[in-house]
Amino acid sequence: MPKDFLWGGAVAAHQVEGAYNVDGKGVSIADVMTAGGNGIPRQITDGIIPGENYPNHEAIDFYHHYKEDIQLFKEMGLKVFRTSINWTRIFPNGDEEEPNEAGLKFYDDLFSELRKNDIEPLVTLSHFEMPYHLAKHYGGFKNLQVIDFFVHYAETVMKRYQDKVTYWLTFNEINNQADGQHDLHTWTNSGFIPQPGENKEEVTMQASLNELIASAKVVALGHAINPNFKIGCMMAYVPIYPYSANPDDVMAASKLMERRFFYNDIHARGEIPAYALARFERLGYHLEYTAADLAALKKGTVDFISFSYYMSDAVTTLPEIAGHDVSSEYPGAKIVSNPYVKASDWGWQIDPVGLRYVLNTVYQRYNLPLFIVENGFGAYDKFSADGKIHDTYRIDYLRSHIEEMKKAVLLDGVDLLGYTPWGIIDIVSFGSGEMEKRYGMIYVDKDNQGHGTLKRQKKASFDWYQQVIATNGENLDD
Ligand code: P53
Repeated sequence: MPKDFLWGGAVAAHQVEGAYNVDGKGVSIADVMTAGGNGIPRQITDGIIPGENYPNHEAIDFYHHYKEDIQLFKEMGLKVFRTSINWTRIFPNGDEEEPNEAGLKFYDDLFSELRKNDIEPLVTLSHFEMPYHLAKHYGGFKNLQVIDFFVHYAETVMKRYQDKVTYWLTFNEINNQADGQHDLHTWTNSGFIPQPGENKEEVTMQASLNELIASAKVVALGHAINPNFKIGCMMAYVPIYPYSANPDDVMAASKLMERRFFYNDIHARGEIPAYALARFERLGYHLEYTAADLAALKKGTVDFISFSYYMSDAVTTLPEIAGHDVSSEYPGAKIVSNPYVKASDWGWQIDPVGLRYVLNTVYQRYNLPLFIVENGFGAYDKFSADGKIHDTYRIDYLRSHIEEMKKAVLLDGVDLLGYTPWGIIDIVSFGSGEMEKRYGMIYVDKDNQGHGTLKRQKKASFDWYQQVIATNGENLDD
């Protein structure tokens, strides 16, 4: 791999930090999400209700363990560590003028500790986080005022950490909300739950546009604060393949991919794409934005594109194949399982070639540097008799994806900045709220009920990844 390739690891504030009410932190939208389970949805409660299990309140208490964790990251050889700033540590309610100094100091110390250990921070401004107050009393990003609150927050932290942080991402997986499946996604992306009587797609698109405008403003502002900043967007890339060579399947896949590309098109090109304008008009959506907003989009295009990659999907129009209906995008279209790939215990379809496919497709579409900021395998881990976790399934997953990533860079000429596997240390799962859907190369002693000593322990994948980094991706054997 290229000499300066950024091998690293990734987490998000709310999934690791805990300390949810410490040092002046406000309640975040993640703090009112209960524990779900494999196939059991998490609930979003009206404020914090005593007696409920909120796994993010303590998480793995990274807030108080980060120094010891960074020593492990250093031992592993990480060159970059992706985390996020928890907005509610800086602005507890979101609409304050003055930031909370104790919250600012925490990230000052965290970023200094990373730098001291030669680890570059890669910082997401909003990873499924916003003050609960902004969701509850303003309607989240449906409300134009929230754009200004976000810009004020971003300006505060970008100024404060301008000498410590170079790589920034605006909104994590901003395109998740477009899948229309889960209220969890509009909640965590944009801070609202669609109400009966509302057109779900229309309100989601309005909130999305507001977020995209906020993101563009922050990109322009960041470049003014420090011209050396590299500011990227962050997409979830779950490619949708045509199930068959039937032309309708191919066209359906292309139309469904627009849900993913819509956000990236605006982030990278600074314009609302023609297919979206045509759809809004056809469906009679009245989306509010001004000429000044359009100018802001144009001015705030990103420096690079980051994305998560876990799995792929397939779509068909063939009546004989059962699937889940998405025909509003294309007549008769259904998302179906792909017979050519296996799935994880959570039904995520494992497809390493899909990563090369995404790298090629996205690079060709935008011609901007890319960064894989999430990739990993959520699994149940068990201790062997020797007291260690031999997570060969995780190593296999990562190895096969790194092999395809290498092909994209070395054979296909894709400009890739780095690779940060997800949940480098065990964390609270976002989708299910479980601790036991583990991604880490470092085990954390904690279970789904919240019990455990929080003790850290290396898994077999730790030693393996250490060797991968030390050989710059040359030796992938275990
Ligand atoms: P969990 C869907 C598809 C791809 C990535 O997810 C996704 C989702 C949302 O469920 O989310 C990202 O923990 C997200 C992380 C999250 C990670 O994937 O549900 O950015 O916060 O933890 C893995 O297994």
